[in-house]
Amino acid sequence: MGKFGFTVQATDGKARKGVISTPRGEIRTPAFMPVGTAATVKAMMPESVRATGADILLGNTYHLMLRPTAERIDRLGGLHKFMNWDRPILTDSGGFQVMSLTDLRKLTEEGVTFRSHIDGSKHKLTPERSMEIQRLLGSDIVMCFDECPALPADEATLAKSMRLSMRWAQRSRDAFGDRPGHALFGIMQGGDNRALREESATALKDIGFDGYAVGGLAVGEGQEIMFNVLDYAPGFLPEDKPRYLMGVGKPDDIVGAVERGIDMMDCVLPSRSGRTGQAWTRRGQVNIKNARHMDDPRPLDEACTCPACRNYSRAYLHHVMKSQEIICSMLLTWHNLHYFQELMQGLRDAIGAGRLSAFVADFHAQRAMGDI
Ligand code: PRF
Ligand code: ZN
Repeated sequence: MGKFGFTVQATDGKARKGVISTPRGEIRTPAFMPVGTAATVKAMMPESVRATGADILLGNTYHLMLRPTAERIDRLGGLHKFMNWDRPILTDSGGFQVMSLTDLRKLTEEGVTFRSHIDGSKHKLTPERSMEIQRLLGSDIVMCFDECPALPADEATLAKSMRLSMRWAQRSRDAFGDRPGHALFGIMQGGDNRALREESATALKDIGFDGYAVGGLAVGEGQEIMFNVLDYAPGFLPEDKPRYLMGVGKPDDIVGAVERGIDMMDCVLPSRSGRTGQAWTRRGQVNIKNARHMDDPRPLDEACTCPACRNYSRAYLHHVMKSQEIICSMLLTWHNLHYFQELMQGLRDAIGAGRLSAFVADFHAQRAMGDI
């Protein structure tokens, strides 16, 4: 079986362009990973997701363990076959979703017990069980089981939580074992506290992982504090391993994170906001529900080559949004994913050519002009 590896091909300031190789194909970095929580990127066929330029999808331990269960997916041949996506899949480990989606949960040294948000049934997740579920799913990039406190939080809370996550990282590493062709990523925590971030990075490097995530950001602190942390946190991590910023973000968050040395990101934003009528373009956000689009024969963005922009008017998109037609979610999700992937390609090309600052200046200038 092919090996998992990462090569940095070019740098521009702190930004890196590279490629992650896996037995299921290459991931061009900086990479944006669309979210396929329940074994689907909502409103999209997998071949359409690929057509937007995605090299890798994100799946969720939490949702899949509850329905249809990891054991059933395993019996059916694994997540790739089940959802008809044969390229790499990264799975999140479950703890973050337990904390954000369930109430009545209990956290101990052992792990977390919780009730399903679907039917109220009782479940338990530990580092060992999370590794087992992610193995049954057939995930290519497995995430450590961690805890992510919301911000703001005081230093004692952040320290206690981070140290628990580091003990869970060691247990995740031990339970994962040696699985050639599959990668295990550690997750740095420590909130907005520099010393705790450094302590967390040191603990993870001592254990040793195939890649390192920056967790615990985009949890209520705002962009300024997040960028503050990203000014130093990626620098605590090994240069020869991919760095993944979890759950980020808006286009300007992505650009700022890449400038600060992040290689991978994921966010529900392009898919989720597509389903609520929000489109993202070079010129910023467009709410297709707005009455100003009702008679507008122009596409969302005449420079965009996605099917929504090539074949449909703003007036049509407005109409199918108002009528709550399914095609509205399909077209806006496609457009948004296309826009996010095109932004990533632009970033990769700019880093490769050593002209990232000009690219970023143009990115901000176009957004400042506002919608057409
Ligand atoms: N940990 C895990 N998943 C996550 C996060 C985290 O800190 C975040 C934080 N933005 C999103 N998803 N395991
Ligand atoms: Zn488009």
